Amino acid sequence: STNLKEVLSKKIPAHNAKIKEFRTQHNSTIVQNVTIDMIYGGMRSMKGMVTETSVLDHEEGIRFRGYSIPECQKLLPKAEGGEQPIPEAIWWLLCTGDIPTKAQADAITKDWNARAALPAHVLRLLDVLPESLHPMKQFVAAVAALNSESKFADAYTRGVPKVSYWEYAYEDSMNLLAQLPSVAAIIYSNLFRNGSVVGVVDSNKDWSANFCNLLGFNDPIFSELMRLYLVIHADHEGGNVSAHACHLVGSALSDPYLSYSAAIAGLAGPLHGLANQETLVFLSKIVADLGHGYTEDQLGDWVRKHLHSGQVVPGYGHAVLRKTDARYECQRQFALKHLPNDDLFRLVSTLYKITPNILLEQGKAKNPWPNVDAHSGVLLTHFGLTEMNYYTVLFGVSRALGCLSQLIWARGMGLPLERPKSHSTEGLIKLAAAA
Ligand code: FCX
Repeated sequence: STNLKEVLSKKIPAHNAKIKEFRTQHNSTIVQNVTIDMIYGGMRSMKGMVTETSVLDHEEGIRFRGYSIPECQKLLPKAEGGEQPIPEAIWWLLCTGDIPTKAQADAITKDWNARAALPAHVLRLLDVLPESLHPMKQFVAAVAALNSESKFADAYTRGVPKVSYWEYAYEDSMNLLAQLPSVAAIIYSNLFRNGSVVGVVDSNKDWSANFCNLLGFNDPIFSELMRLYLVIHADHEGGNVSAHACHLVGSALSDPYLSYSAAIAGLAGPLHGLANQETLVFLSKIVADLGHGYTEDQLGDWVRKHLHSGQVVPGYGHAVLRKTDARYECQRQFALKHLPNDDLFRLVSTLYKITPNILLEQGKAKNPWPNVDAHSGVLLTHFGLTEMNYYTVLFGVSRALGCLSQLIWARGMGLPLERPKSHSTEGLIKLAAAA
């Protein structure tokens, strides 16, 4: 079938039957001991959530429903004449676990194009927000305001049975994904193009090509870059701040608009999604100080000085990964193909050579290797999207694919209100003494 909802209506009960059997056998099985270090350490490596859409291996990087990025690039349907998978295809994969056919991916494009219109109050809201309000905060506000359209909230108020919650989460998620490019493009236009260039959604174009056009970019290679960008940022298992925030808020049966707006608020943090903006600020500072005629030694000294001033190297390190991020690597491949002589790309490549050793020398970061954010800004800048404080909005458009597919499953699986137990330090001291 090319009808995603129909496919899910069969998959969800089958998966729930599997979970029921598993839990009957293993509900009391112990999988981990919790240490005091984990409790104070931001719950690093503490097993505490179920996320079906993707899993992160600390060496290999992300696998979307079991498929690595290179496998997705090979197997998922592409746009006409393109080499990168279309995000519609990764949406199908994240939702179902299956590699879609071209017809299935195209059905998503058609569905999203038909759902893209924005309600008038959101257009008005975006028009009155001040220029001084960062694009990510405008994004949070607009997505929360779209909640007036929530079918989930309406169904809950009507008292629909719990087993059907996922169907309304699905409708809201599909509508929100369809609307996000327009919301993001209006923010871009209002802040950087005097409100002038938002086009209309063309029913013959895919989600990424439409998004590029709405933003005012018509280069087909930029559309390919956008497809790559939107696919690789889609999901990074469940514990990262944006995915976890969406899951947590959704567990209170807040609707997908509110849940996703919480996710974007988390993504706006400098230790999370904002790092792709911060990376370009960092690169720009290096260029301002050293130009493009630096030696590796001069660059190394600059990075050391930056670290000694107490700042992090944005785009390096990760809470889970312990090798170069697969998302960094595929962006590097794109750059080697399309912009091998770009000065900023050369800077990013030279930093890749020297920074891991400098971070090891400093001896603090557990992972000295680059993450996704070390590369993305350079690619966007090359194609003329130079407004760095907008970059995380693109991340936010993409991350919706992961957060919302998982949200549909969370409601489908009937996952409960998330409510971990917290303790005061006094309480932990007592617990430790008694252990
Ligand atoms: N530069 C300098 N110091 C770093 C560092 C970096 N890139 N990465 C980690 N460190 C430091 C930490 O600041 C910490 O120092 P402290 O003990 O004085 O507080 C120490 O090394 C140990 O941190 P570590 O356990 O390795 O890392 P965490 O799990 O706490 O944090 C992030 C992971 C990603 C937040 C951290 O590596 C960082 O700040 N990186 C720079 C920002 C960044 O690139 N964020 C994007 C990450 C990601 F891809 C995303 O979510 O978008």
